[in-house]
Amino acid sequence: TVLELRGFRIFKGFLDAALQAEILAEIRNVAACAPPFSPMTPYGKPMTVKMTSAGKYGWFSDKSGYRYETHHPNGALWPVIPDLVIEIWRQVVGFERLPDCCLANFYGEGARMGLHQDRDEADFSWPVVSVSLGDDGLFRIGNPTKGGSTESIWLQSGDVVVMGGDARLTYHGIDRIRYGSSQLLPKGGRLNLTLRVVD
Ligand code: MD3
Ligand code: FE
Repeated sequence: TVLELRGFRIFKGFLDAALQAEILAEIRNVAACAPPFSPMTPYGKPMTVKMTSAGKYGWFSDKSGYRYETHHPNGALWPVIPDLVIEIWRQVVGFERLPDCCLANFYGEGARMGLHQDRDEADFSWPVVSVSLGDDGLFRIGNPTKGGSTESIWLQSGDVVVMGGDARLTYHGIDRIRYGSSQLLPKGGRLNLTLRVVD
C-alpha cells in the first residue's frame, strides 16, 4: 500500500523479511569497510546517530559544516552501493539516473535526528529515497520553510519513502525509535538508508 503525506510517498511493507535480511547483510559489508562514526555537528556536539556511506560520495559533518566527501575519514574510498539497494531505487524512481550516495544511519537506544532540510545536493529535482530496517522510528514531517505544523508517522522495517517534487525540501526528522520493536538487528536499533543524487 502507498500512503501520501505532505508529498512524501510512503510504500508500507515494500521489502519482505527475506529481502530485509539480505540488504542488512550487504550493509554489514559496507560497515566492515567503512566503519560507522558519529559526525560532529557544526555547533560542537556529536550526532546521536552513527553514520557511514557507500557510493561516489559520503555524507560528512564537522565544525566546518555539512558536506559530501569522496573518502571515509579513515582515508579509504567509500564502498560501492550494494546491488539490492540500487534495485530499490530502480523500482521506485527509475533507470534514468542512479544514486551516487547511500547514507546509512544507525539509531541505537535514545538516538534521534532533529528537524532539518537536506540541501547539500546539487539538483533538487532528483528525489531522495529512504529505506527503513529494524526498529520502528517516529518520522516527523514539517514544511518547506522552518516552523508551522508537523505530522508524524511510524516507519517500520521494510518501509520505503520517496521524497520528491515539492516535498524534496520539506523539513523532517526522527523523534525517537521504539528500541527492541524489531528482531531484524541482533542488538536492536534502527538502520535507515537514504539514496541520493549528489552531483
Ligand atoms: C525528505 N534521515 O539522512 S529518512 C537523513 O530516518 C534523514 O534516518 C532520516 O533525514 C532517517 O537526512 C529520515 C527520510 C528522509 C530522508 C531524506 C530526505 C526524508 C527526506 C530528503 C529530503 C526530504
Ligand atoms: Fe534528512
